[in-house]
Amino acid sequence: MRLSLDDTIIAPATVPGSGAIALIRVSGPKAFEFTDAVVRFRKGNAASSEGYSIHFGTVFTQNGRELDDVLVSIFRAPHSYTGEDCTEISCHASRYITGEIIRLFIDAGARYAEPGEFTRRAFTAGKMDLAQAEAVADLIAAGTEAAHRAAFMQLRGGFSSELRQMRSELVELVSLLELELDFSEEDVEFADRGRLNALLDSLRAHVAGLTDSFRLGNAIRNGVPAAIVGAANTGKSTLLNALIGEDRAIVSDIAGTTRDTVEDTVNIGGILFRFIDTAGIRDTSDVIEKLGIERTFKRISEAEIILAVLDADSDEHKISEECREVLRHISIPSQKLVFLLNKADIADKNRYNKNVIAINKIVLSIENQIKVFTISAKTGQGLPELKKHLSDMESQLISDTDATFVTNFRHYQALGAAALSLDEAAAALASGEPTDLVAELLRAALSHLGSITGDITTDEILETIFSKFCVGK
Ligand SMILES: Nc1nc2c(ncn2[C@@H]2O[C@H](COP(=O)(O)OP(=O)(O)OP(=O)(O)O)[C@@H](O)[C@H]2O)c(=O)[nH]1
Ligand SMILES: [Mg+2]
Repeated sequence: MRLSLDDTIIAPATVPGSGAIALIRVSGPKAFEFTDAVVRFRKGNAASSEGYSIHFGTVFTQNGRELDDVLVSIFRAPHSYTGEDCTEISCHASRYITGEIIRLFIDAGARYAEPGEFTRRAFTAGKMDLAQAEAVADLIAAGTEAAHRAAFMQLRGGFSSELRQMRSELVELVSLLELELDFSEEDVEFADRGRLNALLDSLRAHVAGLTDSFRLGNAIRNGVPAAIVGAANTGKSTLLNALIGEDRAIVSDIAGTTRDTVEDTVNIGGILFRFIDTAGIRDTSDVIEKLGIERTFKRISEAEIILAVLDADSDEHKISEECREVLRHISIPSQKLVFLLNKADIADKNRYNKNVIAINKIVLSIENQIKVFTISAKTGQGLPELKKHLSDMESQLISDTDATFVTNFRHYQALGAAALSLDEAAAALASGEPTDLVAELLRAALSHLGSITGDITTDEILETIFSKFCVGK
């Protein structure tokens, strides 16, 4: 779809029908003309107002009835979000009022904006690059401190400037090689191979660092995946409900209650966790439960943290076997494990003590810091300590450093493609391949990196990105 910049667009910037005030955004060459057609200013009009000024006015319906008193903010090109002439109309947040005002603008000649069209215009006007435009959506969606930090850093251009720096290093590399190409007849090597290799190596390390940060970046955005696993009836679903603070999963004293995985996110200490309740592990002939247990193992393999729930009131041999079963399915240290001795409120003291000894024996045999907590998912005992431990384990997600996290899958893919081209270029250079092949590979890397900020892009890519935005953004 071609979106003409000649159109003046309009959309609500707030959710209609909620809150006290609604904001309607107008942008384009006729923003002031249309605003004057719809709003009667107390003094003057939009066309003659200065930028960054605000005006009181009244909107009348087509048949001259007063609709609402409004405030109009004026932004003159290029000093606006979109870089165009813009007005923002604050009215009472009634669905009826906002709907009528928008209708009056459309009757005057404005067009209802497409999703993300305001931000797309900002990108087109060079107000922000593509990575920054995408950060606008992330910033609005950010529900935790960690997500906010990552989005804000990207919006401020931190990620973009890192990319720019890498691109200029790449341009330098390519131009060194191209100089050589120009004189290839004379068989001279202009570029110092040692310097070329060093530059290439530092670029590869930089790209690899960014690619690696996606694991954390993804956790920031979608929640750190923490799988709640264990034998049937140990209290996994009760724990999920306690952690997220609502009755999300069905709890019963019948073993095999949970069949499918149930998950939800919760903010603990500024970090978003995604807790996944799974089907209890046990031998069963029930076909559906079996499928559920297969799913449990899949979720264990994908999780960052595994919360292994054990029944503190059960037999020590059974507990030991359950611990070993969990350990068979995870890879330490890339995955973090926490053992939870649940049902502490009803556990027999003697049995509980034996279980603690049995678990500690297993934990001590592994060269890794595995924590053991005694909890009661039912009464909440031990849960504050568990939560503290969870947020401590992931505290690097909100560290004070200005390190860039790649949070966007599109960026991750582009970085991966760039890394591949750089690896190939390094290999080609090492094996003495022709200079033009090396230069070609470096140019490919350059264009992959350029696609992140939108220096190199297509309408199709823009369409896909901005269509995910809401109208009014
Ligand atoms: N006293 C006590 N009972 C608990 C505790 N946690 C869970 N229960 C009870 O244990 C039973 C099983 O709890 P669930 O949360 O359904 O256990 P589950 O591990 O999800 O079970 P499956 O889904 O069948 O694998 C229920 O009757 C719970 O009320 C606890 O900390 N203390
Ligand atoms: Mg359950």
